[in-house]
Amino acid sequence: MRIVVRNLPVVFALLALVAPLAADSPPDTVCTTFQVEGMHCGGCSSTIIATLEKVDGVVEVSSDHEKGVAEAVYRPRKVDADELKAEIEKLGYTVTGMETEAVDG
Ligand SMILES: [Cu+2]
Repeated sequence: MRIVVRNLPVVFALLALVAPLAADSPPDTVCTTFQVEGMHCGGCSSTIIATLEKVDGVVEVSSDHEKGVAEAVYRPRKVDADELKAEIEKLGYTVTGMETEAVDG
């Protein structure tokens, strides 16, 4: 008499149970790139940088008037991209696009 027991399906069932526990939590820090219309010189970039840097939750800002972009690194638990967009538009510029990605670390 021979009895063959295959345990492999049990191992896969356990893996399927554990996998969801490692699911993504929201990122601590994100970076949003804003497409900004209306910047004409370095002074425009500096104004946008100075304004966004004052916002609570913002970590770092850079801007390039030639490319027409501003980049803000910030904590999404404190501030969101729409609020930063509003700050840029209060200065008289127009935000025509936004793209947000998670920042590691
Ligand atoms: Cu300017």
